[in-house]
Amino acid sequence: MEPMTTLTLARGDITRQHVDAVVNAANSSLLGGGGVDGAIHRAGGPDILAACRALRASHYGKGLPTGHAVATPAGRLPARWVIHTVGPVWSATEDRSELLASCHRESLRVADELGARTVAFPAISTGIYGWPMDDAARIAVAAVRQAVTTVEEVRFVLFDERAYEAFAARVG
Ligand code: AR6
Repeated sequence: MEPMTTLTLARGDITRQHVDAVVNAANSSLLGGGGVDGAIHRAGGPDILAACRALRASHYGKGLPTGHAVATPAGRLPARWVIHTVGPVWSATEDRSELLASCHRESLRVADELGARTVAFPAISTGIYGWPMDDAARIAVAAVRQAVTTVEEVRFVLFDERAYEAFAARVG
C-alpha cells in the first residue's frame, strides 16, 4: 500500500505557513519562551497564550510532560491550530531519542483528533535544547514515517540552510 502521508520540506519561518496545524517546540510551562515558541506567540497574538493558561489551569498544573502534545487555536497565524509539544533537552550521557520521537507521534495523534490534514513541524529540540541537527532530523523523519496517521502532508519547516540540508538528507 502507498504511504498516505507525504513528507515535504520548506525553508523559512513556520509562522508564515498556511497549514491546518503548526507544531510549537514549547516548554512544559506552556507559557512561551524564545526560539520558535516566542515567534509563534508573537505572530499569533494573545489568544494562544490565553488558551495555554486555560490548559495549565484545567489539565497541566504540573506542566506538560516532555514528549506529550496538546492543541490550542492558532490566533492570528494562517493556521487553525497550534500543537504544543515539549522536546527533550539534549543529553550526551542519556539517550532521550524516544522522547523526541514521541513529540512527533503525539503531535500527529493530536492532529488526527483535530482532523488536521496538513501539519508543519519545526526542528524540535535543535535550538535552545541543543540537539545535534543531523541526529534530530534522523529521529524526526523516522518517527513521522512510522506514524499511523490521517495527516496527508507533514511539512518540516527549517529555519536555516544547515537544518534544511540535514532534513533533506533524510527525506531524500
Ligand atoms: N520558524 C521555524 N523554525 C524556527 C523559528 C521559526 N520562526 N525560530 C527558530 N526556529 P528552539 P528547542 C528553529 O530553540 O530547541 C523555547 O524557549 C531553530 O533554528 O525554538 O526545542 C521554548 O519555550 C531550531 O532549529 O526550540 C523552550 O524553552 C528549531 O527551530 C525551548 O526554547 C528549534 O529551536 C525549546 O527549545
